[in-house]
Amino acid sequence: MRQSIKLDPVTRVEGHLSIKIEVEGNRVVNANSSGEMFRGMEKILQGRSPLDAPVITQRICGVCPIPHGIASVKGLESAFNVVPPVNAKLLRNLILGADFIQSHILHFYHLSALDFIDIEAILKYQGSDASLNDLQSWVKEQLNSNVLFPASPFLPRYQGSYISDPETNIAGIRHYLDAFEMRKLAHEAAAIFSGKMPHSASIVPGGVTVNPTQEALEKYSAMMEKLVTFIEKSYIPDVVEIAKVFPEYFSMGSWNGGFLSAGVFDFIPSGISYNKQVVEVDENAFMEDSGFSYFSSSGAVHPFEGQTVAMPDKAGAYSWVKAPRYNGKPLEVGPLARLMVTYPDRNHPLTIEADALLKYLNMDISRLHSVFGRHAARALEAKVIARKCIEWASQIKPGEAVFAEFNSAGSGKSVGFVEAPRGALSHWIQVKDGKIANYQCVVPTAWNCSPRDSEGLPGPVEQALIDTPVADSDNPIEAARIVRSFDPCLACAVH
Ligand code: NFE
Ligand code: MG
Repeated sequence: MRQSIKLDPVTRVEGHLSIKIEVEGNRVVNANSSGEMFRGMEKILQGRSPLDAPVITQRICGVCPIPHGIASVKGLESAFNVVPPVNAKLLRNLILGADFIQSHILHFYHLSALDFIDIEAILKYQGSDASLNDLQSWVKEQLNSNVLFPASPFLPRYQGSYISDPETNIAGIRHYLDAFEMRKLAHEAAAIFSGKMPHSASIVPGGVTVNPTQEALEKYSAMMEKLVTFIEKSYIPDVVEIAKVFPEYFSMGSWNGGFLSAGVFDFIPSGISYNKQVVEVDENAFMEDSGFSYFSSSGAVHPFEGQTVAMPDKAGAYSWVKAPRYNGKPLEVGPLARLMVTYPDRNHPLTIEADALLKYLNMDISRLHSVFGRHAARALEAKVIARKCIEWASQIKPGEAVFAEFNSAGSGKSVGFVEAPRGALSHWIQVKDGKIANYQCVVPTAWNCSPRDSEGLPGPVEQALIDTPVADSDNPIEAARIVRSFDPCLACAVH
């Protein structure tokens, strides 16, 4: 008998994601991923000055505003024919790097870890850690109250197998609390050069508006050192320890498709990886398809031709997310995709980290096409980027140029590519007589959580869910773990 199960809303992800799976004989046989709201940011941009775009597009998201700002300024810089000075590129790296790190820590601890760590272990805690005792008192108080969802966001949760070792659970919960401080630290580090966080005031076409001092750079690096310590001593070991308890998640959540990286920091390359072969990215091969999305257009169109005309009653549609395709194919984006595209470079720090982990776990790279492969790629990348940020800070020359002048009049078409924490991001801009004529954002979560396209091809999350065993249809925790491993952000996806 075929049974339909809804995970709606998917909790502990950004925004409004609904997942529907059909299960037959304890296996997923069909999956639909739906973005549940329309925001219209692309409509808001039409008719405005192009210089407004980096300010407005950053408001697409509070988790990854910096990549939106950078994609936007890169698109405009290409239209205005201006190259930012080296200092400006490095300062953007410092801001974007700190944004990646806070986002990765957020995703693992605050969004995903409690799929595995048993939060109820806090009830039996008998140690003297003040924060853990505070948390215990709060949970107990909640459980004895008559509020609608006591101890939310920890409970209710799906029943299933969680970690049983008390020490692993308590260490994980302690790090869950520490992770708030670490995210704050990463935001503060970024804000030294961005003016404020989450939405930067300093990233503009032509460069940045901040003149770094030696003192500011040293302050940033000292903060980044603390983040490196947390990533090395807590984040990576926690991912590895949890993964060892659930080795089946090194097989689950895979799908048979390619990976895209748009490249970032002049450090992580762009490329498309199919079966371990990496090829160059061709911007003409990008398409967005609205066959099953609530938009008026039907087939696949290049983003320069893209329209954003809402059609909430469209027959057959089931998502407010469009379906990005590359040469007609869905691609996975994110930290695992970046690793796959980088991996042929045997001396790249990401490759070295991945090989060390694979050796320790006695595994082949193909096992990383999985739930824990995504978590591990994210954690290793956080470490590599944090270390690079310290290096980039040391290369910045206080007193040298941070901005290059340009002329913003005229007409033209251009695209800005960057990697966001969740994957490849592109902003496709058309300017006519000094005003935005069309602006299309093709975002990471649209790639990963895309609905079917006109050809009927499911998106990566949909494909990753198909064939997954679900032991208990009232508690589809396996599906939730797979979906969260992609780190969906629906605020971005529905922009
Ligand atoms: Ni709202 Fe985002 C990232 C972008 S995901 S978090 O990372 O771009 O679509
Ligand atoms: Mg778009």
